[in-house]
Amino acid sequence: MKLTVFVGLLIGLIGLAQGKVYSKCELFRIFKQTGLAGYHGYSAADWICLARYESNYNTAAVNDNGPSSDYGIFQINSKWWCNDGKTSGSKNACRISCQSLLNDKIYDDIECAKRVVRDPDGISAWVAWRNHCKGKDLSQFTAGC
Ligand SMILES: [Ca+2]
Repeated sequence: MKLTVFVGLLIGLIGLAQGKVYSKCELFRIFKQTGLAGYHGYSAADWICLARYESNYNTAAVNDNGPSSDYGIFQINSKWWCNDGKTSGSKNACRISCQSLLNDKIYDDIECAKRVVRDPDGISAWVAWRNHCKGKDLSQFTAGC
């Protein structure tokens, strides 16, 4: 029993260690590299602002909303986009495990975000973008990068 708890803690710690809190300029560089900057008409600043208010740039962020959960730096939802093995009726449109949205490698997250933004709602699919970034001066998010 004690060993089980210890191993559980260890796995938990390893899980945490795989997450990463990105800086704005790191994201700026990666969003440029991957073509997310400008994708479907949304600038690097839009995406950085979105990540700021969805996850505070933390890839390990998880929010349980009851019937489904949001995962990772873009808080991608298990009802529509990823599979967490516990959300009933999940569409898993990104064909991805929600767990892979929590590690420090965000290229798969970016591919999934591109898929999300191709839907009719565009970037408005993210409530935090609508509430905190839409129509705002976003220059602070790329300043100095
Ligand atoms: Ca990932």
